[in-house]
Amino acid sequence: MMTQISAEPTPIAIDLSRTALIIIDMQRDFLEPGGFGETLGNNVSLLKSAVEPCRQVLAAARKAGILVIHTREGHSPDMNDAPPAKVERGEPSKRIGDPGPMGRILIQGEPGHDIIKELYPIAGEPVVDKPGKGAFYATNLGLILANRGIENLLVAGVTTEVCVNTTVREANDRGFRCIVLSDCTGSYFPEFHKMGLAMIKAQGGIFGWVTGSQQVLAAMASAQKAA
Ligand code: C5J
Repeated sequence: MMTQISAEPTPIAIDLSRTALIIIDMQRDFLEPGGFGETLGNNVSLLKSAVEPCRQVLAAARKAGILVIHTREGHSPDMNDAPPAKVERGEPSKRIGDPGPMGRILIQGEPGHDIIKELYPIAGEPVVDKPGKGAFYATNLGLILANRGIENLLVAGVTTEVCVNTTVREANDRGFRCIVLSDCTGSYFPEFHKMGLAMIKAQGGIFGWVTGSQQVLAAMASAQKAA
């Protein structure tokens, strides 16, 4: 059954049984003080607005039986997967792998690397650990999606212009329809958030579609009613 979602630049009809919700990097390291985001000089409170809309869409997706995938950016404790060119950036005493208030910065298994409690994965939801900004690079995300017959991605998470945009571009090139939920994404730079979304939906939706949590919640509710 096809479900219509009101979106820009055009409405889009998708089969929710072939759709996954992907929540990108909603980790303490990006959203809470003392983590990677803050060590790079950012005001992490700017990402907070995405949490509640994301929580609502996550709850609705779980209720509707839609596949939910979480991603986490980070590196193994030995940092063999961390390119020196990435580690070298930021303040010298607070780089990836250095100790911080939430453990070693952006390192798997440390408190800061974990997903925030409001959006914590439940059993059965794949959690994709990624060393880069794009969720397809050096991960098994493509395989997970292929095995589940997924064609469409509802995309949420942070940050809009970095890991969300990179993942959407990777997914678009791989043939997925990407629908980005504007209020479920966020950036340390409001102007980049705005432009990051504008770039996705420009030129007839060159990378995908942009909508809001309310439109997606309404679409999921109408699909359930019709079922
Ligand atoms: C960044 C991300 N901003 N998850 N990572 O470095 O967007």
